[in-house]
Amino acid sequence: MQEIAALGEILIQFNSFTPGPLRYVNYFEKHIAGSELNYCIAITVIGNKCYFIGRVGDDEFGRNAIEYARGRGVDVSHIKIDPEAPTGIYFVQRHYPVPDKSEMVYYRKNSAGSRLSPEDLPEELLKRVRLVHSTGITMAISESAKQAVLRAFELAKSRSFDTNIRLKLWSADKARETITKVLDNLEFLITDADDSKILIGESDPDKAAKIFTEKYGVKYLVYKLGPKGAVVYHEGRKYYAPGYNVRVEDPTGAGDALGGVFVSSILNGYTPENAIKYAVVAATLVVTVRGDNENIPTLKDIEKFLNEF
Ligand code: KDG
Repeated sequence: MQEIAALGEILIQFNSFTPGPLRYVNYFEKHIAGSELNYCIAITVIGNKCYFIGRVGDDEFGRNAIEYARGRGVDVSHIKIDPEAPTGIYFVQRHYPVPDKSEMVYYRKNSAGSRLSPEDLPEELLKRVRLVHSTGITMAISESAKQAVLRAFELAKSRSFDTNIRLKLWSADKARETITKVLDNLEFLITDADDSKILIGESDPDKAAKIFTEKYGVKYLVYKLGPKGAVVYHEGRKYYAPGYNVRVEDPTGAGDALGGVFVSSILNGYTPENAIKYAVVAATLVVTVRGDNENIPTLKDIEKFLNEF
C-alpha cells in the first residue's frame, strides 16, 4: 500500500435537488466534497492510503467533514480545527444554463479551509510519503494556502497536481502566473483543454502534451476530454480511453475521481492503458449522481462495469 498526502479544502456541498436556476430551487441535498478530498477518497477506494491536510471550522459542518472523510478511509489526523473561521460551503446549480453542466456558487471567502498555511504542514510526513497532491483551487483560495502548497511540494519526493482553474476564484492571468511555478517535473499532471489554453496557450491535447512533457518534464500527463473520455501521455506514448454515454445528473467531482483513480492504479502497478480506462469508468459513474465522491467505484466494480456495460 502506498502513502499519499493531499492538501486542500473540504467543503460542504449543497446540491440542488432539482435542475434549474438556484433562485427557484427549494430543496438542497448535503454532500461532503472539495476537489482534494474527492481525489483522496479515490486513492483510498483503489487501495492506497491518503492523508488529508487542511482546516475545517469548529462547527457542525467541520465535524461532519472530518467524520465523513474518516468514514471513507481517509487519514484525518492532520486536519486542524480552526476556531476562528467557519467551514466553507457551496451550492451546485445543475443543468442550467447549459444542460448536463453544473455551476458552483461558493460561500467560502475567509473560511477555515482557506486559512491553511505552511505552519499546518506535517513536514516529516510530507517528506516520507510516496506522493503529495494538490490543485489550482488550493493555490487560489489564499496567499497562505498557496504558500502551503509551494512548501509541501518543496518537501515532497514526488508530486501530483490537478490544474482545476476556477475562474470564480481568480483571474486567468493570476492562475497562469501561479500554477506555472509548480509544473516542473511533476510525476502526475491532470488537466484539460480550458486549463491548458490558459496555462500554455494551447488546447490541442497532442500539442499541449509536447509542452507539458518536454518543456516541464511531466511524467504522466492526464488530459481530461469531458464526455469523450481522457488521454494519457507517458514516455512518448499516448493512451486513449473513450467516454461512455450515460445520463448526467451532476458532473461535479468527475475529474477528481478520474485523477485519483488513475494515480492510485498506476501506484498499484497497472499499465497507463488500464489505469486510464479505470479512471474514465470512475468519472462516468460519478456524473450519474449528485455528490462528488459517493460513486467512486472499487476495482471490482470497475471490472463489473467493463464486463457488463
Ligand atoms: O472538482 C469538484 C470540486 O470543484 C468541488 O468539490 C468543489 O472543491 C471544489 C471547488 O473548490 O470548486
